[in-house]
Amino acid sequence: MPGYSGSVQPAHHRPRVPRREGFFLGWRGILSEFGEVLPITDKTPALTLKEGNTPLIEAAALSRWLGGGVQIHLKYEGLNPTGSFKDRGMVLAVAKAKEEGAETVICASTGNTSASAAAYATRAGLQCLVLIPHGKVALGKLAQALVYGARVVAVEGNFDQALAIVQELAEARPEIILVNSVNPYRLEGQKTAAYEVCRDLGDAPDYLAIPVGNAGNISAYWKGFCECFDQGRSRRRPRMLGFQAAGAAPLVEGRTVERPETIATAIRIGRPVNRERATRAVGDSGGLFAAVTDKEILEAYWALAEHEGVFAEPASAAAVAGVIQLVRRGYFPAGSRVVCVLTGNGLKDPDTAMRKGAEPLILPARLDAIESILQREPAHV
Ligand code: AN7
Repeated sequence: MPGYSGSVQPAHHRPRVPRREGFFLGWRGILSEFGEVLPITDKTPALTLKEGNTPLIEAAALSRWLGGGVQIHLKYEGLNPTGSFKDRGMVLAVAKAKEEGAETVICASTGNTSASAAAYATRAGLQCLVLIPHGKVALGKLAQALVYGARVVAVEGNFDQALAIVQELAEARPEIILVNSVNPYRLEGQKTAAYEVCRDLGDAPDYLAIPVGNAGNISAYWKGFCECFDQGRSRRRPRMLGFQAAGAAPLVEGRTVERPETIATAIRIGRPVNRERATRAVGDSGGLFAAVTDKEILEAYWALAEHEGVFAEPASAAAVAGVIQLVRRGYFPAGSRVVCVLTGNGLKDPDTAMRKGAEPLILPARLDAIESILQREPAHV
């Protein structure tokens, strides 16, 4: 029988894999690959789920569909180990918590932070407690936090209220480390995405479009781009374009939003803790904050999937919605290179995906039944 082990030849009989420089070196994760630019020491545990090194995907069809001469690239952060950009910063925040002798990490979350914290805490042998807004977290994210073994508490309130509670808790108890983006290690880890963008484009883009919730990621990217520029890894720094959902747009409106609402639950945040840093990033880079409606978010969500074969969660689609809006307003000079950060995977939120009402055809398991649809509906094949 050609069983699996039987088909493997002894090593000396196997043909040699052609060697090229680095051929056998896989990606080692954020702490190893970016050690030089991160605050790690000999005592920092080598924690990793091989996060980072996500693809930068050229969006030629989307760019053509939009017109206006922009060249869009997608930084597909949904391909991180827990399906969002949070892994880049969480790996460092949890490793440092472990290094400092903590027993527990804690966070408030609209979903992705809790999934990432739960995974890395488990891996580091720490307890994890997460507070999420009851009924307002996408199903996949909730499933993740539970499966990775965190203690999950759904509070009868919104994210901002949950964050205030965990901040107070962590201040009173030194054995508990807060891993929300007020933790500076989170932003340090997340800045590595900007290094990857510069590596893959050969320079920084003209514009960086990104969804904004608690405003940590936009601040982290800006730090990363400034460092790349200072280190000679890029010849320019991008203008930072931060997009918020219209019902949760404190940075656009310049005021706290007490009752934030949007279909993009990841960015349903009314009191962003990194408000000042993000405002400086946008100001210093010559960028802007703008709001996109839920309708615009959903249009971008479908356009991404249908034109590019890329599935991102609604909050991520907000960055694309923002670019669409600005193209229609004639904002970009022709030839501009725009990178959209797709912060989370579309699989996180199956409910939004199914809301449009698309359903599979149900047919008997017979060849003639399948052939009949090829004849009847050629346009759909
Ligand atoms: C997919 O998980 O705040 O502006 O608690 O999950 O750095 O907050 C998530 C935020 C964008 C906004 N896209 O980033 C949380 C949380 C996705 C997100 C954001 C989030 P920040």
